[in-house]
Amino acid sequence: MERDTEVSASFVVVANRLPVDRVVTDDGSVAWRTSPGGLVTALEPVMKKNEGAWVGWHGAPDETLDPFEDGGITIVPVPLSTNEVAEYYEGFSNATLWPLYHDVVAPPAFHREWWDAYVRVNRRFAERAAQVSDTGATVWVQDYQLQLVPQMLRELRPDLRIGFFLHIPFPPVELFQQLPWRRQISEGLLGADLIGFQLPGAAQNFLRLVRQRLSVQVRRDRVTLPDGHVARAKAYPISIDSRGFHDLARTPEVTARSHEIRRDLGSPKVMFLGVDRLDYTKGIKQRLRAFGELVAEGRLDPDEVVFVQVATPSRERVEEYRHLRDEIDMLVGRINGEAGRIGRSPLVYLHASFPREEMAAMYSAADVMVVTPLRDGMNLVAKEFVACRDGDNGALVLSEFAGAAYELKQAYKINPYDINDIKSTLELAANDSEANKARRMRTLRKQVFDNDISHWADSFLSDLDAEVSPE
Ligand code: ADQ
Repeated sequence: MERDTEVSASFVVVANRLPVDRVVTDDGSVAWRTSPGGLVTALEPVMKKNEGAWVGWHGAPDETLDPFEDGGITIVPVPLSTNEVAEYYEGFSNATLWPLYHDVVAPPAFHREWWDAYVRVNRRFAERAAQVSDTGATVWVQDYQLQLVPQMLRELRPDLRIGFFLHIPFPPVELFQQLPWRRQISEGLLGADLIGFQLPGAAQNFLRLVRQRLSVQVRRDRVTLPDGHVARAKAYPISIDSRGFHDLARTPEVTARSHEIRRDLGSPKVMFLGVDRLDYTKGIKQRLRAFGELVAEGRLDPDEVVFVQVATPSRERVEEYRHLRDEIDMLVGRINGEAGRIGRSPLVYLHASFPREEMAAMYSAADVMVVTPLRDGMNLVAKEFVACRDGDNGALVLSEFAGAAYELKQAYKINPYDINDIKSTLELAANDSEANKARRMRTLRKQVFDNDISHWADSFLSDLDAEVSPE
């Protein structure tokens, strides 16, 4: 493998997207702005200490860019053609793997051309990572778009230490085996030295799969391949920059904005809040339907309560997502229409993306955060809400099917498939005594502050770094 003569990093992150967005400044010139995601925040210190590089797509098709420096990190853009965006990203990643890994809540589409594009793009990412990695470097591959990269990279560069983290659930064998390319994906992942999952259950699903379907030896969390390579599979529940969110929510500007939001909503007694990417896995329809019924039945008084649902536009070129958007538009119209009154509507729906400050203001303003996914790897929104609380107030309603439910045991849990359960839990969370809410919130806050994103990155990287002891 020909090494890059310009870039040689000892810590390399490989992800579908780069941590920077292109912006056009006031004078018309083009600049890059670091996107404020948790992963970047968590990895920044490691990146800076280790001459880190980040390999990923920059977001615009049919464009090849040279590597560049941004805030102490070497950015290595990987090009994608328009056709590859359609087949590798929107197709195989988001219309095959995404629904398959989320309990098949929408039917996955299997197309051989999409798979071919997935293999081609994964190889490109692996080759680029191999070119920019120093001898013995640590490479951390992220997420379902790049599951073949670990094996491809190990073949190119056996000297590297390779980690992989899956941000979404890993399905039970019974579902995974629908995938025509199940063997290639499992072998792709096993190229890593350490495969991280959000939950122990996901790691167990993966271990059970490889034990049943591949000729490998599995003992506890270790998989030994015929060539002697050992891959470990373990859970590392991801988190957020808890302190960063907390401090942001306490700034005078955000506090003032949070009060303003409540005033603009007509100073309701109870403000419910939902915040999601507009995705069919998030259970948005289920929660709105539950709220609508509570209002229609007079169990919640629209003079006293308001539900703010924020939905970030997402994957709008994938059919399933366009369809969902129409359905939600209709549902919102119906619920507000049925409330049939002049003045404030019970449901406020915002189809937009907001800066972190505005998100923190909304989390602070809300009384009841409603998180109801049908299946979710973790769900950072639940943790962000908890981190933004000013003391032990507020209530978190949380689906049992979100990874976050594994740690946030004191939330008001619901089964998102059971509308009556959502209804009675929304009522309870809105009307429960302050003492009960405080007791729950105290435990939740401790959990979120003790286990932040640095804790997540440090535990994964120190396990990856540790020598595998012989059995
Ligand atoms: P997502 O499916 O995107 O992530 P989530 O974990 O909730 O889900 O993260 C969403 C992020 O987007 C949050 O940080 C939130 O603040 C932000 N966001 C949502 N709506 C927004 C809006 N309108 N404006 C601005 N920001 C908004 C995937 C997996 C999850 C897993 C994460 C991390 O599906 O299960 O928790 O990766 O591993």
